[in-house]
Amino acid sequence: MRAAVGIVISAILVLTASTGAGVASAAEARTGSEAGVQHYDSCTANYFCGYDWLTGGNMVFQENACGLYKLAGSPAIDKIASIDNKSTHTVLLMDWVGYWDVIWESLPGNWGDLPAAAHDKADAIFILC
Ligand SMILES: [Ca+2]
Repeated sequence: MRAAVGIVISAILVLTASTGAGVASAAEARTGSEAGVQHYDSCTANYFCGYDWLTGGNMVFQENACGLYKLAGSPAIDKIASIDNKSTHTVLLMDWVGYWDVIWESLPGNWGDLPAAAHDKADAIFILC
């Protein structure tokens, strides 16, 4: 079973190489002024955070442990619109389309709104270690 998982991970990494490492739009301020809306600063140091609003509003995912997090049954599924990667790990956002399609590769320190191709689509988050 472990070998099969390793093969899947290798396939994902190959796919990822062609998508390139992007940086989400980084021109936004980390702190906003709208009452009741979290803006990036809500993400704990060394964690990867996902938000269902743009500009880091309304956190729906926060983890720092390595592994694959399937979002089925979570409020985060098909809702992640912006991210903040304060972890020391590369994090993949993946959309299930009959296979795991890597829609965003987030390097440590990457944060901001996701591009349209990755907006509101992630069904799983894979924290690589
Ligand atoms: Ca999806």
